[in-house]
Amino acid sequence: MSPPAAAQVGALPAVFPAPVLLQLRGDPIALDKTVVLVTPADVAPETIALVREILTGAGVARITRRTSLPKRLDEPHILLGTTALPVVRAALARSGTTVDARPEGYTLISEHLGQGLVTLAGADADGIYHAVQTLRQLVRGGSIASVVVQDHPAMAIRGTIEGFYGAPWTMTDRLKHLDFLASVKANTMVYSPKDDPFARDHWRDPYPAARLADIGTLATRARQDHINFVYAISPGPTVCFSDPADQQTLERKFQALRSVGVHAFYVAFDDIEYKKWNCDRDQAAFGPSGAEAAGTAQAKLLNAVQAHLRAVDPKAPALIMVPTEYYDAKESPYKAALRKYLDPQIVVQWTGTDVVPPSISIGDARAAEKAFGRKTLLWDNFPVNDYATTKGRLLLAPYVRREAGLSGELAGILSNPMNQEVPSRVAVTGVAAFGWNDRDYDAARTWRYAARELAGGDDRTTQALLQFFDTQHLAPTFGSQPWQEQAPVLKAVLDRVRDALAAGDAAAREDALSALRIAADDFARAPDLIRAGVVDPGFVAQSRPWLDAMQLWGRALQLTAAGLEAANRQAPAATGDFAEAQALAAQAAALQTIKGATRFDGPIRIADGVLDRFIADAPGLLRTAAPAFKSGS
Ligand code: LTM
Repeated sequence: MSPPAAAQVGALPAVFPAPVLLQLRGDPIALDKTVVLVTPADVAPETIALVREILTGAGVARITRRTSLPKRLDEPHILLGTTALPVVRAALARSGTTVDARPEGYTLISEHLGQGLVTLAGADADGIYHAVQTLRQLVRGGSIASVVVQDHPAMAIRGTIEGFYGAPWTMTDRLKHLDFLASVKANTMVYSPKDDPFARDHWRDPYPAARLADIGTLATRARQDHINFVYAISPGPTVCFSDPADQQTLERKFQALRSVGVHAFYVAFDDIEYKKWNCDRDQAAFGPSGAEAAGTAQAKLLNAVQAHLRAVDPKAPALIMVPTEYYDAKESPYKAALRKYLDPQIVVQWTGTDVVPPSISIGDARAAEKAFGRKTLLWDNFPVNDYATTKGRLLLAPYVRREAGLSGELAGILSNPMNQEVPSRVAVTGVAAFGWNDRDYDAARTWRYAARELAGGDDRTTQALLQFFDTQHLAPTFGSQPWQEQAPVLKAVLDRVRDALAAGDAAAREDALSALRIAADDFARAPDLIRAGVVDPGFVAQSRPWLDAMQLWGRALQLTAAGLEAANRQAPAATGDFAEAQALAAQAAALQTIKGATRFDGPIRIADGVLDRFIADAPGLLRTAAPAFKSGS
């Protein structure tokens, strides 16, 4: 088979998350009008459906099915199966690849045999599905890159926990999020919105039938997406630990969820008053209230729940819990009690060295393992935006400052996302990629990939999105010091202008001002490009006030650039330009978040501390270089 004319020989395809091994084998393999799918054993229907969707999108008109591989491959063939199948093992042996038997692992080989053979060999059904997600990225312009990919996840649990305060995600958000998680090879989504009354404040009440059915719909989609859907309940505010009736209520609640297809469960004890009992009975059962007694009581209840789960559903994944002291790894009486009494099979979450830690190191994870008596599952409070210092912000910076090698110390990572589902994908793509392969994780590349996915592969939209992300780069902590700085790219551009105007000669000033004009035009154009080019309309809807504000700030920056150019020429127009810019900046700064969309409403922030300062300072920036111009004259 000859390579297509436009074949990019020698270009290694971009695959995210980064595979453990990716080798180019030759020219791309052209897809004919007909492709044959070979499935010697059962393959999940959703996996087949995804392959069909990929092939149809690549222009394949006819897809036929067979159960064995023919001797001659007159058409391109795609073989799917587990590594247990002899025909799959033969393909691996032919390409000199060893079988990767790790859970969720897969090998993908696309070779020039006859008209082309692509083998998707999974260690299990999840592995085959992940292989298909990789195939999606290898198919470009009617051909498949000829490669060998050998891959498996570094962390066993990867995904998100809808664990924030404020408006919960809609059902549509959740369904789309499940599909998105599958596309980045994540495997877990925990349902734990703080504002679902049936999961927290009124946890004893059964779900109304329609709401239960909705959760069932999520569980079904999750299964199709090879995602473990976990239902979390938060009985902490009112539970009586020693009351068998409360334990039975929990079991009944889980049974109702099991009836609609949920098989994984979680009990949350975060953000509760744990040093006081909710009932006198607990005083009699566990002694005086306090942190240590709370640890003992929580452990006993959870052990009973876990034992019941295993009894009714032996294949159920282990129960997950988040403790009340989740925000550090310091030794304490509460943690000692949990460590002593909690069933070692129960998975414990932990948020790092703080609720929103500036970084997470291998040492931190080891300390947590020691404190909780097991490898912890990181609850990463990024990009969640439900706390006071996030007011007016989307958190769109890349996922950084998590140490490579954490996979050796953690059970996994779940990101707590924003109330805005689609914008959350920017950071969550990084979390999933880090969880899959932390040692080869490239934060900046993954960030650009997330933008490109939202842009449907379009270059200009990708660039516009990256500019927008830069205006939402600041990642706050609970204190006053953010852990990611605001607008680093824009700041570098504006700092160069400041320096050239302060100390440059005439040529340097002109260069800097023309660069500023171009940057301001790009910035002002970005919101329209995003509105027109982003493929998921949810992104534009959920980012609406930020895009509106960016547009106003962009016009203000354009006028500032015009004002500086006029000032540099000592032209009187400068004064009017600066005044108009500042009026627009004031208008932009007054725009508010969508009421009720996030926990704290407030003014929209765009590159705050960078852009507003530059616009405010602009009239004074040329004073030393061009003494004839006076601001306000
Ligand atoms: O972090 C945990 C375990 N619990 C809560 C979350 O529900 C909340 O979203 C984050 C961020 O505000 N902080 C918490 O304490």
